[in-house]
Amino acid sequence: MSEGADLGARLRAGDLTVAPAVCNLVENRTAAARPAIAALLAEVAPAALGGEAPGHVVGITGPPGAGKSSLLSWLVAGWRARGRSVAVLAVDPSSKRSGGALLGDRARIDFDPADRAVFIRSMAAGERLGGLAPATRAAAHALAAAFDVVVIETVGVGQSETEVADVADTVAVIVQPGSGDALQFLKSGIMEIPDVLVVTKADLGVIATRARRDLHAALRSVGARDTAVVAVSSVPPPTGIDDLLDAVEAHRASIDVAARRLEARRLHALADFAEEHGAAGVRALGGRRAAARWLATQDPGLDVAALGGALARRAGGGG
Ligand SMILES: Nc1nc2c(ncn2[C@@H]2O[C@H](COP(=O)(O)OP(=O)(O)O)[C@@H](O)[C@H]2O)c(=O)[nH]1
Ligand SMILES: [Mg+2]
Repeated sequence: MSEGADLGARLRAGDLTVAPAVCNLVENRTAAARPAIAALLAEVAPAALGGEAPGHVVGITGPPGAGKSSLLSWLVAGWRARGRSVAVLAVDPSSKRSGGALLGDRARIDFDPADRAVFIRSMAAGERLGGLAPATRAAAHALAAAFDVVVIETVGVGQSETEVADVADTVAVIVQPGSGDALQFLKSGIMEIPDVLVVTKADLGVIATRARRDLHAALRSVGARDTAVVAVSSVPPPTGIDDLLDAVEAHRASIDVAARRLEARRLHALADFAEEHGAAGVRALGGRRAAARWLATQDPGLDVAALGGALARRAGGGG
């Protein structure tokens, strides 16, 4: 069995210890690694799993300094207390790839290093702010076969290019009290309506209360009164953590996971294609939107690699 297929089979069997090897493989950008990555993804595709990967893929996105990493320390502890295994892929926008090494801050998320059911990894960012590298998409898809929860932490300030929404089942947007950004982006329609809005630093008191009230008003004004707004504090003793975990779970229970995952696989294939074939390749497909529309007509059973092959044939004029 090839390395990729072996890793995929072990994830399918629930082996969490392969998580570092899985991330190393998907971050290997040499041409030689491509078949192994495709084999990995095929092993964790719905056809091999007999359904969608059971893990809940959660996007946590917000501006730098909003309190994402501090909050994640408590969320990880909360999920563990509920018996869930957790993988966190922390996308570091300041990270630069250099000969395979990641330079930049390590994710400052506190966790018990002896706990085998927690895996935390920094990953390089994609090209644009809020962008995801194909490696992060692949890692999230693969790890969701074994971990109960897969978090992708990204830096974004609310613009529509926050690509984590393509991959995650549930997106929580983190808002720092006193910063009007999210409010403006919401009202102006620049920001897609998040699944859950989180106001951090609730310990700051009135400013956090006001932020929460303003967000509720903004959500009402855009007709999204059902979106949960949760206030949390990460200063010990933390507050709001269980409410946030409940809101995230309630969101997932309310959506059609299979439909969202199908869309995620198609966008994943398109992102891989764009990385491999560049702007000229995307033009050969008639542009991103046209390519996405065409992908929507393809067999829902195709995995990411098969969709990528179909895109390459189409771009090459082969159908
Ligand atoms: N008062 C207060 N400060 C916080 C809270 N959460 C984070 N911080 C502080 O805000 C800063 C940024 O936090 P961090 O978690 O690194 O934010 P990230 O950049 O979004 O990951 C740090 O100085 C934290 O100590 C909170 O709940 N209350
Ligand atoms: Mg952080």
